[in-house]
Amino acid sequence: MGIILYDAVPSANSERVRIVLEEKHLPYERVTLNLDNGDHKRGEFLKMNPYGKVPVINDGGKIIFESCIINEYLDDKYSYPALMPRDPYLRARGRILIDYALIHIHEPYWTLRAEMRKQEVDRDRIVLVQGRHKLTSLLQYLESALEDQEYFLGKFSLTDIDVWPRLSRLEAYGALQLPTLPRLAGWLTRMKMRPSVQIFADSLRVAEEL
Ligand SMILES: N[C@@H](CCC(=O)N[C@@H](CS)C(=O)NCC(=O)O)C(=O)O
Repeated sequence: MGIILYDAVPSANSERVRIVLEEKHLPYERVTLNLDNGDHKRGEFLKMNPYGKVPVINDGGKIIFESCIINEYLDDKYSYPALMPRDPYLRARGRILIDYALIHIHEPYWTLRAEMRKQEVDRDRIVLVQGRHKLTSLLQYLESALEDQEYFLGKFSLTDIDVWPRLSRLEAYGALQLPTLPRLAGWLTRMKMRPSVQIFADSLRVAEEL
């Protein structure tokens, strides 16, 4: 039995896992849930993930949830191509950057996202301007972390994959602007060239983002 991915469209957290599956050329079957219908809050799904959230994978009967943990599992189990360096410091550093992008900037990200999900006429200009300004400033940490490297840990890794769904949305929300974030802009361009990321080229419909 191959890997089954339970996902939704659009779903930033599910994208993260699909990119790893694609990068590793792993065959997988998708079961796409309809979150509007509450598919993810019903018995069978809750037995797999008590949080009632996608993504979840079933790998030969082994159930795993939480996208970044799924990705670590996939990298541990299917080691080619390796998506994390062996060096303990770099591994820790990669996790810090993921934590920063997903947890540390979560609140302002969520505020801006909520505004962007409204019809354009209903968006509050002040919330948009302040939110973008705050996030652009918080993103300076990731800008510095890139140094002069192509990817966050030098070589392409889970860190790039795990932060991608959020940073690509921040770009779509107007919070990732030149000239203050030129390294991140270059990184986004490189990420968009990867075939594993191109499968989402048409999924950045901002108003529908989850
Ligand atoms: N920390 C979780 C977050 C999962 C999550 O929030 N998934 C969203 C879709 S992107 C979801 O299922 N939302 C439905 C809900 O929370 O009811 C992960 O990384 O997998």
